[in-house]
Amino acid sequence: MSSSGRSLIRRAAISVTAAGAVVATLATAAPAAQLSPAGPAPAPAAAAVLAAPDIPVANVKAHLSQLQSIATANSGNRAHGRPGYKASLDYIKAKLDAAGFTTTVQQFTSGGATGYNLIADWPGGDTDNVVFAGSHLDSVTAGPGINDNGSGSAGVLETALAVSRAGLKPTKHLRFGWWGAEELGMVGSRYYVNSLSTANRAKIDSYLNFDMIGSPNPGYFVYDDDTRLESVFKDFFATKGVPTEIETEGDGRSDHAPFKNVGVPVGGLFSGAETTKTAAQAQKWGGTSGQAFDRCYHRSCDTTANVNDTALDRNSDAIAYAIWTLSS
Ligand code: DTR
Ligand code: CA
Ligand code: ZN
Ligand code: ZN
Repeated sequence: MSSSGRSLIRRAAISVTAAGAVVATLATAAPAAQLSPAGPAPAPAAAAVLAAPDIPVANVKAHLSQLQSIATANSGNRAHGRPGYKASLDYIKAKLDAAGFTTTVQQFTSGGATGYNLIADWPGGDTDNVVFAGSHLDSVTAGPGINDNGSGSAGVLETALAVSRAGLKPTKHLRFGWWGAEELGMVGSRYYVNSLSTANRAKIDSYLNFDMIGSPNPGYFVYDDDTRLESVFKDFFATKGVPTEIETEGDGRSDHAPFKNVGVPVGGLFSGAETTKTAAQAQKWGGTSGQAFDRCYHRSCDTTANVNDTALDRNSDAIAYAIWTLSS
């Protein structure tokens, strides 16, 4: 990827795997369309191929278990400048490389420590129109950071792997990012945005951010920064019968901010942090009023036990829906 120029370290691409998956997907779509010859005209096979997948939450949780093990083996955290961060990045990168993504590790320094962003491009699509989903991969030093932000990192990873499994051939180009040093003030994502030329910034059609999507006492918050992107998520949750609220409390508090600041349309999801769930919110979403959305926010108890599976599942499915919808 030209945009990360000076600190590009490695690339890998396995396009044979992707091509094989496309053939398999089309082959299964055609007989399905023939099953009801007497009914209304069958939808074109392409529509079936383009339907967003149901992301298996078990797969997302398996990534969280791996991130937990990485933290446990590295002084209990995955923080910027600590060995657990690089081990987390290596885990995600290996999955993406094996799935046929072109990965780039972008290096930066902050606070005297080396930090890393991971960028993964899905080969193909119009590179003048990039649909981009990202999440920060670093934890605070106090704990393993499984909800904050193993959850977003795992949901974005599993969506990327689903793109590969489907052999998706989107009209637009797909890119995924895992940011370093968000907890130090969005350092990695800002570094990435600053490394882009004005022309390459303009090619980003949309940046979607996922920071904390499995909060144990969850809310369903949608960023309202861009109406088109907000609508995609609201449509998804409306179909599922899940009420949403606009994310207001954290404006500018995560990695979408550097993108928004240079004019990139941004969207995203958030299931709540230290703020208390109100009675009205508990009424519509369940859970416990008068308690934080995430009582373990930035604490050592942000482990695999600190995740609500339903929130993680719905939000992961919403990521896939947005990626499929926006890139088609
Ligand atoms: N930036 C997060 C926590 C956070 C708090 N409010 C929001 C709103 C939207 C996204 C994220 C957040 C952290 O990493 O601590
Ligand atoms: Ca699912
Ligand atoms: Zn945090
Ligand atoms: Zn976070």
